Amino acid sequence: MRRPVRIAVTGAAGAISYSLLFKIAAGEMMGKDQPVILQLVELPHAMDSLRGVAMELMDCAYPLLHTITLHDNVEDGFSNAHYALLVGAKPRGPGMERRDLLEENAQIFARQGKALNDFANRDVKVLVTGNPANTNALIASRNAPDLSPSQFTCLTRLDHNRAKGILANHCGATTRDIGGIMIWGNHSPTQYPDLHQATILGKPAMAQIDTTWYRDEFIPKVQKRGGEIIEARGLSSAASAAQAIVDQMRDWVLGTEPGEIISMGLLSDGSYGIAKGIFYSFPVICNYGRYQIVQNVEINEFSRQRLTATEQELLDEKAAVEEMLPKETEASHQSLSICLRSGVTLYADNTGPDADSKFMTTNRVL
Ligand code: NAX
Repeated sequence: MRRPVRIAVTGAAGAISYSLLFKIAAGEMMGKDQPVILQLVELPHAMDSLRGVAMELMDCAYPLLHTITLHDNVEDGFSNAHYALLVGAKPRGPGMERRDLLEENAQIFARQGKALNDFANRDVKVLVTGNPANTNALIASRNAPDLSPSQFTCLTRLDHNRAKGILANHCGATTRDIGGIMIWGNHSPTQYPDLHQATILGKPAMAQIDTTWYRDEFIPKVQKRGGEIIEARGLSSAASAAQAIVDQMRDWVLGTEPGEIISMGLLSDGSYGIAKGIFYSFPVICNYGRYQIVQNVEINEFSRQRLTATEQELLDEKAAVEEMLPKETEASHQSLSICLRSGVTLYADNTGPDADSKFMTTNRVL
């Protein structure tokens, strides 16, 4: 049996975690041969509820669940964590402006970034789900000077999965028949679900669907799916969000299938002309525990307008939390680079071969 890995989860007594933790313990995220230690973090007032969740996890007698620890602070909860799933966040209350939401969450994610920097494993992989996810990921990453920004991502896999499911349902296909879905930008209603590269049974999707349906129904449906679910269920999406977290982290760690493209929120390296220094959803492939932005996707005028609109929203969000972004990490977030050694072993920033080594270098985000 392998050594267990440590997975920290914040918001562990919340709705998403009530699905997520059981999937992780069952081996759906890290693989069926990987034991896990769950380090569950909640706010002090939710610790009783968290104890109940821990009892249920125990009662499932999962063979892969090595240990559960409960924490009312992130500094303890992130200790030596190999993976950190930042699910907990302050929800938008009645009468609260988006700006207030950004500011309140900025405090939370700045502290979490510092705690990851000071207490987590040096190779920790971080996935931010709590909203506003992209900007929260930026704040956490900017507050972790000793970690590489490439260790932080935010969740846009739910949007990706939604687009796939809705397209399959519309065409009478199954999701296995569909490839090439791309979500660009922010996890918000400005996100752009792009079907121009998508295929259904290996043939271009755009040739098999009505353009009017794509523009007037499909795009807004994916963008506003979260609200539609709240209206129907009276509660926000939880099980589907948990599945998306499992999918995104599993693909990042274990790799995407050959030929498969997924969507992931990550620090922009300037690809597709998107401003550097914001967390933006790009099409990626994953291998060797790293991700790489798919290059040379054709962007038509229709797509470009949407890529720019969602980019602008993220730049505005960044401006609203500027005082929570330490100056010392500005440069590292403007020039993300990575060395690629003989195409086999990949190193993150500062751990690769010297500049004059015979190995190829690339400035791609990985
Ligand atoms: P819940 O309100 O059910 O649970 C959140 C939990 O987080 C609560 O138990 C709360 O006590 C805890 N919490 C809050 N602040 C914390 C902190 N600083 N440290 C530790 N725990 C903290 O929300 P849930 O439905 O589970 O959703 C969680 C977050 O995911 C929300 O911010 C939500 O907006 C966001 N979502 C993001 C999605 C995405 O695709 N990026 C989709 C699903 C979801 O809407």
